[in-house]
Amino acid sequence: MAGGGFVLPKARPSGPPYFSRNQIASVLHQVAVLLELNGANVFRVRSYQNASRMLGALTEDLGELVATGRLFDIKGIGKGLGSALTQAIGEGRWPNDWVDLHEQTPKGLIEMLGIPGLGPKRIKLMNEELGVNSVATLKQAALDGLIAPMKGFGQKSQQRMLDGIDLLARFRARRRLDVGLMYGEAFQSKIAGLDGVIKAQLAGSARRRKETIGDLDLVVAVESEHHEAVSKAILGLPGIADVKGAGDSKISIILDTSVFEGGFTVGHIDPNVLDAIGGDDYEQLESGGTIDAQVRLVPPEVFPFTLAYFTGSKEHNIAMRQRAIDRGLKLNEFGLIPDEKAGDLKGMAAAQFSLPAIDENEIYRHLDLEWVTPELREDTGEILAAETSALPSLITGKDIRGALHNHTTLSDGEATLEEMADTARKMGWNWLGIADHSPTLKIANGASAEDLLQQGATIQEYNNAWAKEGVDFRLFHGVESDILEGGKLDHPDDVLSQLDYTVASVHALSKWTARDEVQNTEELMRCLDHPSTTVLGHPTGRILQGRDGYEVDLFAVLEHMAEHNDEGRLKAVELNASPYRLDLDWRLCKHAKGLGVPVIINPDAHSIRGLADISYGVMAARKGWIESQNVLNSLTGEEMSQRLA
Ligand code: DGT
Ligand code: CA
Ligand code: CA
Ligand code: ZN
Repeated sequence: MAGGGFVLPKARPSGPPYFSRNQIASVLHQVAVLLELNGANVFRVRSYQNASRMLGALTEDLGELVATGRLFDIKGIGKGLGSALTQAIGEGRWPNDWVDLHEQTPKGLIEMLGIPGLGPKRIKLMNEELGVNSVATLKQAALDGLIAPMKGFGQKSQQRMLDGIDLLARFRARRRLDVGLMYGEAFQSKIAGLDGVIKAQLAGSARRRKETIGDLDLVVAVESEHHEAVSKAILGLPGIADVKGAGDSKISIILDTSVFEGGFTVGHIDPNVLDAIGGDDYEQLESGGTIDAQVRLVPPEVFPFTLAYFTGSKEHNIAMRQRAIDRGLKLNEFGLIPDEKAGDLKGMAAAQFSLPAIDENEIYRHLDLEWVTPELREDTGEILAAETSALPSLITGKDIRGALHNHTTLSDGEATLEEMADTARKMGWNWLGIADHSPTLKIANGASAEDLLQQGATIQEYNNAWAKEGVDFRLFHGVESDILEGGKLDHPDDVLSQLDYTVASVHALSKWTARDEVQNTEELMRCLDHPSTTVLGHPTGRILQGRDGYEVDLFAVLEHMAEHNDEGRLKAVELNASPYRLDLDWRLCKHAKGLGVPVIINPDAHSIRGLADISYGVMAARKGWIESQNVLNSLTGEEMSQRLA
C-alpha cells in the first residue's frame, strides 16, 4: 500500500476490541510480507496470508470471536496465531515478534515493496545475491545490468524494475481522490463532533478535487481558550495510526482504516445516487493502507483565511497574494492585513488588524473578485474570470440525465440489464446507455455479434413498454468496441450500424505503449473517422497510481474530433468517471470545451455500485471548467435520441 505503509496501528483507547477487523487483516498481511523478506519458512508465511484473507472476509464480529474463544475454532487459526490475536484484540498489545519484525526489517527493503510488480521473494533474492538493500541500490544494480543475468530474472524484468522505480518516484505516497475523500470526510465528521469545535472542514487538494491526494489538510475553528482541550481530544480519536507532531494549533498524523469505525456518511456522493445503489457502506471498497493528515486549529474569526490558504493551490495563493500586495494588503493564513497596520508584526499578532471576513466570499470581495469555487483554484485563468464576471457556471450532479458507457452481465458486468436500468431510474436519470465489451476482449467476456443484437432486441422491448406506460426513461444500445490494428472497430459495419452508438476504446495497452505518439495519434484519428464511432472511451488508458497511459497527442485528436463535429458528425470524448481513471484529464476538458467537442461523463459501471462513480466524473468535469451544455449527459432522452440518430 502507498502512504505511511508498514506501521503497526496504535490501540484505540476505547477497547476492547482494541483493533478493528480491517486493521488485523492488514497487519497479518504485513507480517506475512515481512516474514518473507526475512526469509521465513514458506508455510509460516502462507499461514499469515491465509489468516489475513480469512479474517478480512469475515462477517462475524471479531471482538466477540475473541471474547468467546471461538477464534481458535476457525480453520487455519492455529494456537500461536490465535493467542497472538487474542492478546492484540483483547489487551491492545501486538506480539513482540511482530513488533521486532516491523522495527528490525531494513527500511530500504520495505521501500522496495512499493515498486509495482516487485514482491518480497525477489527483493530477498536480490538482497542476498547482489547486496541490494534500497530502491537506490536496486536502481544502480539494474543500470549496471546486474539483475538481468540472475536466474529467473532476465533483461525484460530488469527493464520492468527500472520502469517501476520511475513510477514509484512519481506516485509515492499519493492516494486516489475517492480514497482521500473517504478518509478526509470520515475524519472531518469525527472532529466536527468534538466539544468546543465550531466547524471542521477539509481543505487542500481534496477540497480542490484533484485526481490524487498527497496529504489531507483539515482546518478547525475553535475558540482560543479551547485549543488545548480540542487538540487532546483529536489525538484520542480512532483512526490515528501514528502522531508525527502535535501542538495546540497544529497536529500532524497518519490515519488508518479505523477512522471508518462507527460508520459515516459519504458527503461527496449525491444522496440520490447513494440511495439508489443501496446505502453508504463505502468504507468496504478501498480501505487499506494509510494517509497523512495535517490539522490546524484556529479561532473562528481567522478560520476563513486559514481555510482559503490551505485550500490552495499554491499557485492560486501566490496570485491572490500578489493581488493583495497591489492593493497595499498582506494576505496569509491569518488574515488580510493593511500594510500600514501590520508593521513588523507577524502571524496571529498581525491578524488582529485584518480586514474582517465571515467567510471566503468576503476575502475574495476585498480583492474585487467573485468567490472562486475550490475546484478552479489552480491559477489557470480563474482569477481573471472572477474579476470580469466570467466564471463558468459549473455542471453539478443534478444536471446529469444519463450516461453512455456501462456494462451488464452480457460481458463483464455484475448486474443485469434490468438491474442497471432500474438503478439509473432510481437515481433520477432519464436514460442509460449500455455498451458491453466486444469479442476481442476475451478477458472481459466480450459479447458476440449475435448476443449483442439479441440484447438490442430486449432493449427495444423495454423502450416500447416504457413509452406505452408514459415512463420518461429509455435505454440506448451501444457497444464498447476495442480499437484494433489500423484503428479498426471490432464488429462488422452491418452489426455496428444496428446500434445507437459505439464507444471505441483501447484495451490492448502493451501494443499502444510500444508505439510512438505519432502512430498512436494516427490510429485514434482513423478510428474516429469510422462513421459508427461516436465516443472515444478513456482516451489515454491511464490508471491513476498504477500506470501511465500510452503516448498520444490528445490536442491533435480533439482538433480532429472538432472538425467532425463541425461537419455534423457527433464525436464525443469520454471523461471516464471511474476514480481509477478520470480520463480525459481535467486539464484537457477546457480544451475540448473550447473546441466545441462534446464531453460525455461515463461511469463505465460494471455493477450497480459502479454507477455512483458518476460523482467523481462530475468533480473532474467541474475542475475542467465544464458547464452543463458542454456534456451530452444533460440532454433529455428525446434530445439524446436525436443526437444519436
Ligand atoms: P497535495 O497534498 O500534494 O495533494 O496538495 P495540496 O495542494 O493539498 O498541498 P499541501 O498539502 O502541500 O498544502 C496545502 C495548501 O497549503 C496548498 O494547496 C497551498 C498552501 N501552501 C502550502 N505551501 C505553500 C507555500 O509555500 N506557499 C503558498 N502560497 N501556499 C502554500
Ligand atoms: Ca494536502
Ligand atoms: Ca499538507
Ligand atoms: Zn468499459
